[in-house]
Amino acid sequence: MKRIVTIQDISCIGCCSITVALPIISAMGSECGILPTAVLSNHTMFSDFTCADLSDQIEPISDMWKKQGITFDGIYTGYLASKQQCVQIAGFIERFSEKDTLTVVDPAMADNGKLYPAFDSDFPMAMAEVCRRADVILPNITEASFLTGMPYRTTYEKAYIREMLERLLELGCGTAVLTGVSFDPGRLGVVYLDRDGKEFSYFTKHCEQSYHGTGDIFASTVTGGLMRGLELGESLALAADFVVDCIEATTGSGEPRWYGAEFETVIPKLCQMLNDRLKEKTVPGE
Ligand code: PXL
Repeated sequence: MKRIVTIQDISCIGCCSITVALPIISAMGSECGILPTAVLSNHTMFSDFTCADLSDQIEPISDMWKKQGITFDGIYTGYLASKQQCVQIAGFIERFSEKDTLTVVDPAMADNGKLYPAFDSDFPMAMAEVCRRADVILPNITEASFLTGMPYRTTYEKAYIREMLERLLELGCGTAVLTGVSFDPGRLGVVYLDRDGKEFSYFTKHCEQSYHGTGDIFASTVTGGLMRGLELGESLALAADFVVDCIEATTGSGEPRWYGAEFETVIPKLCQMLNDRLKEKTVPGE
């Protein structure tokens, strides 16, 4: 079984970051270690929150893992609590990356044209240093505009997305994925560009409702799929389909869970979809 470590906060309530990554990656069949960056009472889109920064634990935990000979097939980072922590995590990636370690960075720091409340305007530059060390980065258009300095737009042509992807690759990552891209009303999806010039896109239904934490559900599913041997395009498509199912489950539940999407009841379907896709990849007779 593959082992990954996910590096992000524990938001005790809010259905995001580690409370989403752990169940999804485990259900998809990989061991999920955690390196918590902070403990928050709830995520920062609530009207108020407590936050205990765990930066001082990163060094001793990493040293202990080195001492015990722990290695990772994947490193997946999400919400980081401070600029200083971005520097620490960039160092962690360098220290724990081996030849075949896959590093996925979700620069979770902004949405809808704005940085999250805990960050100031020079945070994206620190996050860019984490992106530089990634095989795959998964920004939304807001995050990508902060990372590249390009203006944030809600309506755009294909050329805007292509330029954004090219500028993201200039950060140094292997493949730049843009999430939340829409060229047609009613369709929403992802587009990627890799260093060989390969472009890929996948679109699905644009749900009217949106929920916090769907980016974390998406990134966790992408990582879980990659760890099981799906191609990047297959993992992105699986993750996009799963997020739509989670949003529909949340909207359909009639419960006031505004702060996060209901992924729990959809996990059995995710496992089914993953197994179907893995089976399709197995050549009969092999
Ligand atoms: O889902 C992203 C996220 C993760 N962690 C914390 C957040 C957010 C988004 O607001 O506040 C603490």
